[in-house]
Amino acid sequence: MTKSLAEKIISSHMTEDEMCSGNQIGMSIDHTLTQDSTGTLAYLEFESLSLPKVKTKLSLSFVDHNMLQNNFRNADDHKYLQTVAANYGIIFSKPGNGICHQLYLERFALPGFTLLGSDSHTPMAGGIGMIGIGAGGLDVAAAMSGEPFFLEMPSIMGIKLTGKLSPFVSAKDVILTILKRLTVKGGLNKILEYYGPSVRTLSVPERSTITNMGTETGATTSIFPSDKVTKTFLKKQGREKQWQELSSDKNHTYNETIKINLSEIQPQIALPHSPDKVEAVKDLEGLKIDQVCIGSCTNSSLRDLKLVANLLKGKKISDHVSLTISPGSRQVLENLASNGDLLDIIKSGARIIENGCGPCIGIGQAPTTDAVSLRTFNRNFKGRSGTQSAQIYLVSPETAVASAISGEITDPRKLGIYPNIVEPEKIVINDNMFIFPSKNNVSKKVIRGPNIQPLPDFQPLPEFIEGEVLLKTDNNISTDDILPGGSEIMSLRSNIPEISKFVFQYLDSTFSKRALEAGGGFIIGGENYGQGSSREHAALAPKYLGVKAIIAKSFARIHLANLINFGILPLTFINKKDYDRINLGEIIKIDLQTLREKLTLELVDKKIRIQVALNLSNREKEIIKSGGKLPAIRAKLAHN
Ligand code: MIC
Ligand code: SF4
Repeated sequence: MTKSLAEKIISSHMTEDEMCSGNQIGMSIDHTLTQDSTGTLAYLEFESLSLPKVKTKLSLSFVDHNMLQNNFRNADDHKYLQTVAANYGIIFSKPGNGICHQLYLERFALPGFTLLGSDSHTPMAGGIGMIGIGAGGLDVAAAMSGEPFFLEMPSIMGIKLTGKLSPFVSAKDVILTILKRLTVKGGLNKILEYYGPSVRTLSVPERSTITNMGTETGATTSIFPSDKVTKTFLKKQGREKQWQELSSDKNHTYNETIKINLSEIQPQIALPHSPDKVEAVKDLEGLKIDQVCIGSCTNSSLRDLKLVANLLKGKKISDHVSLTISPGSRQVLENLASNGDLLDIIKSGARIIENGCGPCIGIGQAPTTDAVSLRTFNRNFKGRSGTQSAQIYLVSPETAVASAISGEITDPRKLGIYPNIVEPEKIVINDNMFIFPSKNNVSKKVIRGPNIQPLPDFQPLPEFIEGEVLLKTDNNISTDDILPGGSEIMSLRSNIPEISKFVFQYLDSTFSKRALEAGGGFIIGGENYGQGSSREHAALAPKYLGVKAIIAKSFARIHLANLINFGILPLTFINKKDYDRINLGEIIKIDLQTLREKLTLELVDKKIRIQVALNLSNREKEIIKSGGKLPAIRAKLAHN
């Protein structure tokens, strides 16, 4: 039987079970990646396993999300991360070096390897022909301790690329086209594997824009073959020797296939407030804009910013627009600076901000009230920018520049002749903001400021749970809705008691107080509950407030795993109409004496019984029973 590329890499890393779609599989992890806002918890969790060093081939800790250091908390987090990395054999990337996914791709990604990252855009590494998967910090901590990563074997969707992109149409327009087709849940439990004659027309950074934003379809990951284009990319990074050719078997038949003719794609734009609300840019032309932000892990490569510099050369940003540019890495910035591109950007009136996530997660550059903001980012959930009333649109760098110059949404094809972007044969490489762990096994002092609070302890699952319905939500609730970003809240990521005060802050500011007063309770969710980020705080903080179960129509993959990891029962409606029968404030009771696939939920006052499903593997049931994954791993390590 022939294999897809994803299946080849997964089968060479399998630790348990068979690689049949739908099976729970265990996969060994070569590399791990964390960033500051999920990393502090991941390392607290890792430390609690009492191991002397990480057991992976390579583990990396990046500081890229919250770098404002506007109070001691944020700075303390960075110090903790740096000292913990030195102690456990982890490479540390200093604040200002760049965004984890861009840096990883440039300096560490290896075709054929596996990467687990505590960030949902870890699939960006798939642009180089590897399996990169986003997960909660606890799963990454487990991988650092040598544990396999367990997941439901995804089915593989082949995406066949034919044709050639037209001038002013780029990789972002490709993934927006795919998002329109698949929607924010169409990729659930799937791997999107790209193949076909036109793969070779896309550079590694372009492929990585596509694999990065594949996350927004809910896919487990996305992958491109490793070919001569990959070799050229690695050669420029001084890593040619690490290249190997990889692709699916000849004439492989995928479980499911979609075809994308690159020649037919036009500039695309995602409308507020969802990455799948995609239209053609030409249909929105003329809408006045206030802000343009270029950057984020999706579109901040040297290719993207050289193009931006070229398009901005000799032009001026519209008077009523603020244009910000955040390069993806110091390497990108150094290369722009070394050949005059940076000057073209500066002269146009653009504001250069630090190499990092910045405005993508509401760390600065919050738009004005009711503003229209165009961003080259990957998410436009309501409020994520820091301004609840702002209207965020997602576009390519080409559309961003054309619109920043004219002051209104503009089809970039109006800019004239498309510049031919030639990356230099040799690029500037400078690794001096990485701190590599010393080879000798000297243990160093881990520095913990007062903001680094110990992890809360959780009790094993009781035999009955009872409580009130604390919240009833719509479809597609994102983790940004559950626990918002922004520098204030994100500086509390290592302090669960404090951050839990912000759970559902903008949906219902009374939630955390009510939950504590009621002694916890239940949340009723719609479809795709928990889409978006990997932040395990969106499970851990509700758990701290006493949330016992979420009963939803369906769950997003990473959030589902996080709920299990922290002992919150993820229950799904068997009959989706039952969602309408449950109201806010009602008392629910569930008997958990035996964790069967079907459980009975009792609406105590109405005396109604509803059947809900508990779709868990035996391993996951054990985790839930012991009150979460940490106690389960500790028990396993003690046993070995
Ligand atoms: C995001 O893009 O939402 C984040 C911020 O990068 C998150 C991680 C986090 O919440 O810290 C993600 O994508 O996983
Ligand atoms: Fe950072 Fe935004 Fe990428 Fe998340 S999506 S890693 S916040 S740049």
